[in-house]
Amino acid sequence: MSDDHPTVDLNFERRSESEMRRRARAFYEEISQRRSVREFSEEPIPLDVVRDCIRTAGTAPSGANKQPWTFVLITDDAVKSEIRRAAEQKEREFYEERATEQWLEDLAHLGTDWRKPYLEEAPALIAVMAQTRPADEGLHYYVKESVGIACGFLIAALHRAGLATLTHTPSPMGFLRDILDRPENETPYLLLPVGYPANGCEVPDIDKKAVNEILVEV
Ligand code: IYR
Repeated sequence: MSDDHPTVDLNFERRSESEMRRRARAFYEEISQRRSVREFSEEPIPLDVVRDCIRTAGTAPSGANKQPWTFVLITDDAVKSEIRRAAEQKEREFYEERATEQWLEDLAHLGTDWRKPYLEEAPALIAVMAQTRPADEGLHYYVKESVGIACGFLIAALHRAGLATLTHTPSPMGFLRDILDRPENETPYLLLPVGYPANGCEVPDIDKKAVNEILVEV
């Protein structure tokens, strides 16, 4: 117990090196199977599982532990349709007007376009909202970093639980705050369709960089 701020004992499991190696490799192997999915089955999913994954996201570190996030779990068909309509309108403007040639070229191998049927087909959408400041008074810090880390936890947790996701960022996505009736201190950060992949779902044939391309040791 420190004199100037309350503390508790750390709960930390010290593992043998062989156990650490096994766990690190097993987690890599599991997480490296995650793929962004754009073809979802309409089959319902256990929502208690999704809620538990949101609980996992809520354990992420954040600036001054302010936890500047709200997760909106959307399963209502009418709301999903409204979101699809609004997203497709923005995305159509993006693909047909705003996107640069270079950007479209960089996206070509993913086969995406303005059509977003998965926003209705996926049984659930999670709209992740970043709280740019608290609802009452005070400040939030490192909001984008904090919410980004929480989203990483969320995507990993959903994958581990056996659910597929897509990190979808319709741009601009201010429409989500209006449709979901969220307060103005919340800015939409990410829209995550969640569900089972459709039968016969295919994904782009892409690779991740090798570790020697992403790791510099000093
Ligand atoms: N938001 C658009 C375009 C898009 C942009 C990037 I960067 C991607 O990695 C994928 C898509 C869309 O969702 O289609």
